[in-house]
Amino acid sequence: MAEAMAQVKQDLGRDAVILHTRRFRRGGMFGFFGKEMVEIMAAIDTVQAAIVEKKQPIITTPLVANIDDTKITALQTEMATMRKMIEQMVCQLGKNGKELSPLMDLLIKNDIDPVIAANLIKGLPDENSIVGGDHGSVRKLLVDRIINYFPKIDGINIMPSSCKTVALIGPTGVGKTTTIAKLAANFVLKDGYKVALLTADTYRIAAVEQLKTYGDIIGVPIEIVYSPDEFKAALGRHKDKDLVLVDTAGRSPSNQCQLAELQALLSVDPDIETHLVLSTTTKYRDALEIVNKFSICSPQKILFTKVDEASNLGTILNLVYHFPTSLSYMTTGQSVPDDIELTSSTKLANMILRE
Ligand SMILES: Nc1nc2c(ncn2[C@@H]2O[C@H](COP(=O)(O)OP(=O)(O)O)[C@@H](O)[C@H]2O)c(=O)[nH]1
Ligand SMILES: [Mg+2]
Repeated sequence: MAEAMAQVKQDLGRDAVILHTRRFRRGGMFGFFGKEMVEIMAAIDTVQAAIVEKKQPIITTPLVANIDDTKITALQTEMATMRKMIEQMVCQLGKNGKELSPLMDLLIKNDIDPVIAANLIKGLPDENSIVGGDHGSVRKLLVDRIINYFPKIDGINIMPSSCKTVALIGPTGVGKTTTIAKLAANFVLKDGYKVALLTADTYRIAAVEQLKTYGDIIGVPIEIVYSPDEFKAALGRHKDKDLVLVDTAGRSPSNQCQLAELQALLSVDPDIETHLVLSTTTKYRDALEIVNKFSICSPQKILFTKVDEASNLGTILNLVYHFPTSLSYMTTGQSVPDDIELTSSTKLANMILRE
């Protein structure tokens, strides 16, 4: 397979798209004793590149299609109550000729949903009314309230004498492969665990090579899996490891077919722990759609990347407010293995209130 992939790369370049792979035997009798052959059908994605260059119309899809009705009704009621409250507040502010409260202003500037912002500052002393008072303590109260909204923080917990399998899923380019490399390096080099890498991202040759390079540097075995059956077999071969990290191909939240394929892959073993990888640079509405659409793969945890790149962290708070899913790690740069840490709600809450 590696030889055939190299040939594809030579003929079509690193951006070739693998359309189909097949193993079969040639020669021999009744399919036995023959030489194993590998067939790869690949193409260069020039049409895709042309489409991307053209401006795409904005497609509006319902954001909450997969969420159950009771949750939608509860959210709608809550939103309606909060909206009424905000309208009253704004109306009151207009009457008094006052500016928006500095804290409300700060939250809105950090892209916190106005409804959530209003809820957060409800009942806090108005900073405008504190004459020579302690503004820092009001801010501290707000930080504590934000921290309270954060759900459970839970990284990868390795179990003694059993093999833990963790898969990272998410859209393309959010940092799944880089994060796998960071996790692998830390678990191997700092903690001395036995780790293996599996990649199901066989869509682009460059993606396989990227993980292979990391695997070679860290000194851990890496296997490429092309189907759910191969994935299951590979998991079986690595039962002696403490941790098996699984990289997957980036999936578009609007492509149901790709998502179903991913779901089928992950369902080969119910013990696989799945982390949904989201970039903090993603807009809140887009992040909502990603969480909603990837919910068919039942991720147990969310892992936020690119905390260093986001101009604000409103998306994180807006999301965890509505979806209190456990948070695992956060990544803070491109450097492998350093730029990763267990999510810290205190750190994030303070960053959310950046001036
Ligand atoms: N600034 C920044 N860049 C990151 C971070 N994590 C990954 N990247 C970069 O994002 C790009 C895409 O990463 P990759 O791991 O290939 O994404 P994947 O498609 O989800 O596997 C690469 O250039 C990475 O170096 C991060 O925490 N901060
Ligand atoms: Mg990748």
